[in-house]
Amino acid sequence: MKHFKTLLAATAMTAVGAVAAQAEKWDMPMAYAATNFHSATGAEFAKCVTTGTGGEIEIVTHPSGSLFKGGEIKRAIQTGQAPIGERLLSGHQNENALFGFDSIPFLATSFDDSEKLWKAAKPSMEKLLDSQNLVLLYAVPWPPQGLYFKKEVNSVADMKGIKFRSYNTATARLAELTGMLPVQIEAAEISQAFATGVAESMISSGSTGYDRKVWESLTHFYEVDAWLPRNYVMVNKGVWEGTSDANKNVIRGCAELAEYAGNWRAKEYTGFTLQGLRDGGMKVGPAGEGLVNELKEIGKTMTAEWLESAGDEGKAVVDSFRAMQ
Ligand code: PCA
Repeated sequence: MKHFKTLLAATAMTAVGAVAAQAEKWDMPMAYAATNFHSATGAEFAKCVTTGTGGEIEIVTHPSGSLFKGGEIKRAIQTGQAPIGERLLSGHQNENALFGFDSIPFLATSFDDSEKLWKAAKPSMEKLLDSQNLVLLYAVPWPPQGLYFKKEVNSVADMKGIKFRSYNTATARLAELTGMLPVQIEAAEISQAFATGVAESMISSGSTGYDRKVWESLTHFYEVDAWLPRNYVMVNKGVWEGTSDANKNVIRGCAELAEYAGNWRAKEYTGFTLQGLRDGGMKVGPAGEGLVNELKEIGKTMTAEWLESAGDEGKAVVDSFRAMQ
């Protein structure tokens, strides 16, 4: 059937010189390591679309920031340089505070709560992305965020002056409030940053520490479960509007499956990667009570700041999440 269609299309082209509906290739830039569960989920999503559309749309993933670096992916899709891609949602918090709904310390600290928070925030995110020429397809959380250091840390005072790798506005603010020195670095570049001493600490999941083999430079991972930020997959709006209804349905179906499967992969990767950090020689365990209490105070400040900057819509997201508790 596929060959028959291709043949027909080719015949039409040679016969009348018209532009026939041909198989399209969609390059999909992604920011994180090929072995990471987000990238694995994206690769399965790509296969699903390619198979489901009978090859009419072939999605080709490019992990590790190989096609566009993490910080460039959204713009590339907005401007049509790439039709589809994946990025950390809270990476856009500097454009609009609303994007940072999932990086509010201690608001949603488990996979279950992260799911509820996403339900509360999704309509706002769809609207915001739509206003930026983007269509939201699916979103998958990272495992809970904890603190990495190259020494034992028992209090905020122990963090003073440490060079801290940040990945969004919230993480940079956390550094400021704990007396650390933030420097924004993409996950793809952190092994280098830690090896050369540009950074000596970060907040992230066990997953990113494992992917980047941070035990080569760092020694401690404190489970804090501060929040679970999300990656999301977006399509250029013009490309989406130019896609047939049948193919849109296939893509929506594959996206739903990817979100479901990605959630399970995230949960499974959590324990696996924490063990990986231990096997690499790191000390992994919960942060001490004193440190947690101090971080919770900082969390209160950051929550108030976020609510202030995200306005009524931000407050509505948090209220609707809290109503689900
Ligand atoms: N990994 C990504 C974002 C959150 C996470 O767990 C990173 O560190 O860049």
